[in-house]
Amino acid sequence: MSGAERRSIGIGMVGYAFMGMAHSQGWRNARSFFDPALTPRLVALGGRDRVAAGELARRFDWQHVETDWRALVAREDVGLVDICTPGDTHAEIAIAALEAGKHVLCEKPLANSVAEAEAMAAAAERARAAGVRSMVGFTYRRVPAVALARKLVAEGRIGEVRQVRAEYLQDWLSDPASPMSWRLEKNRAGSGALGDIGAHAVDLTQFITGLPVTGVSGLTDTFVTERPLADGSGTGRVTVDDSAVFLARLAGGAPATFTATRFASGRKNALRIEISGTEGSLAFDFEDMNALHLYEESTPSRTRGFTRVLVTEPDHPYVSAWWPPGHLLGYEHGFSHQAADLLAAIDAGEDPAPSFADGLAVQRVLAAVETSAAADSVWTTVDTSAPAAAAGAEARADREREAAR
Ligand code: SOE
Repeated sequence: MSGAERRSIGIGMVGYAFMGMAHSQGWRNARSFFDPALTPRLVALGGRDRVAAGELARRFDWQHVETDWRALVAREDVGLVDICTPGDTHAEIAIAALEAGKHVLCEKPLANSVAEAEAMAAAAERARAAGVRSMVGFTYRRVPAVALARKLVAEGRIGEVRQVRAEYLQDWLSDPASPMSWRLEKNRAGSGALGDIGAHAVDLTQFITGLPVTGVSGLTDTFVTERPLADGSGTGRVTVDDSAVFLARLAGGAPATFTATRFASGRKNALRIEISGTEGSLAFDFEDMNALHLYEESTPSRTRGFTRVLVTEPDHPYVSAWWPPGHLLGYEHGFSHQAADLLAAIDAGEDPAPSFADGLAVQRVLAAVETSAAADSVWTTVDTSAPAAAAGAEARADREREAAR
């Protein structure tokens, strides 16, 4: 397709910190490397602090800065709203944007509570009827090795899933002198390690295996309850968990164990998952993100063992858009893949994944872990039913199919 035939869509992004920067490069590199039929234009960057937002806008070539997210959503030249703010603002911005007919990309976890996530999933379902798309940013799904793992499980290469061990280990809070941040306040972040990083481990498990978590027994802990305020004016109270450990059951019966902690000294961003099946196993660690470890029972015993697959071949997911084999990818590439996939889905009139319903499914697991942890780790069932609006849409579709017969 020549440049002249391409359509374009204006992006309005709310938030300019770590995720704002990650998403900014994602939109830019998706455009350059994936050459999408629907081209993103970096129209407006939203942030209450005009100077700080303006600085990121300058560096990443955003055309305008808006200090009120409502003005950003209302702009006629914005067709997609990208939400990179703390969790307490996700529901309000996302629902307003969907109701204004704007496609939405929302950072994870989808919301701070199940009730908010349900409202967002319902709004997404209503907007979907008008061709408006929504996606939640579980970016690690788009690491090539993770996408390959899902394909291998779906192809039956490791047989039936027997057990999953998933953990997300960071250590940035192990120093008690590390300052307070919004991530440590329940009313802003919803939960601590559980929602911030445990949410990724839950989503990856459900994504790679295709099996929802149906029940949990959890332990949450807060080791440091007061931390210095960043401006030196005193201390603030930590109101979220520093660590969450839980046992889970997956649909079909396989057990799974999860650990999410910011106190794993020496582990910086170790999102790890190992899946054992009847015919083999798969293992992934984000600190070695270009590799997937595969063990297959069918290999002759003389040479059988875990094989380290370097996931940089052109026939591996996403890789052909980048460099020759062995020229490794990094953290930022997932955000470009996310942007490229969302643009392709909008252009094709298809629903992107993970949907807000997928985000709600993760939120329900997080809530069940908190309920369990508050009640001496009592076994807690996770609601795996379709979101109310989705169930309504399914019933409508059934009626339409019936009527068409
Ligand atoms: C902070 O712990 C954080 O930035 C998470 O919020 C991200 O989702 C994760 O990718 C890296 O760690």
